[in-house]
Amino acid sequence: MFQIDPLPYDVAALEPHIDAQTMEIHHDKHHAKYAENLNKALEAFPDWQSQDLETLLGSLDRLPEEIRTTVRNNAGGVWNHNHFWSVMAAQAGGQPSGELATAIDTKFGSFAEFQKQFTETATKLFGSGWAWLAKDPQTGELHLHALPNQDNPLMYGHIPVLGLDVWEHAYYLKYHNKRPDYIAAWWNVVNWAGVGKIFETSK
Ligand code: MN3
Repeated sequence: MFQIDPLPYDVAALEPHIDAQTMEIHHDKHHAKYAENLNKALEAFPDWQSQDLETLLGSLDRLPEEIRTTVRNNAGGVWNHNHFWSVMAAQAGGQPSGELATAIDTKFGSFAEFQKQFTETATKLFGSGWAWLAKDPQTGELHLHALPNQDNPLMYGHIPVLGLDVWEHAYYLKYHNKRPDYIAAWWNVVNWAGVGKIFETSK
């Protein structure tokens, strides 16, 4: 059975950038629902039920066809939100340091240029989905992805480093249709220490 962990901080911890009500609904309703749907889909497939999320997401083409899309969406939904909570924190923002800072400079030229391109990727993504900074495990090179629904870079052979949820449920209560305002505010809660650790330990 897949279960979601409690948020690693209070629902109001990311105020004023992300409001408590959004965090509560996002975690307790949306995130929980992905786990519930995933468990339901895997009920009749005990061999798959015992796998971890990364294995499921990396094995979509081997899953029984009748549950493939459901697992893609809901295992993705569980994994992505676990990741999302972990890359945010109170009193965060600023810039990365260490190996991640070096990799960002190598790929994008500067942190400011990376931030601009990531923001554009997230802003222009049509409909529901996620913007991702991901690492190619072969070369170590960073890449930006705009992926629909609950897809994530693991499905494309890349390792997720930093994901931003741009589904309307992530921002609509506070920001309404103004996704760019949500993205601008979100940079203030990015937990670069945690993101740097993800980058350094990813293989
Ligand atoms: Mn979401």
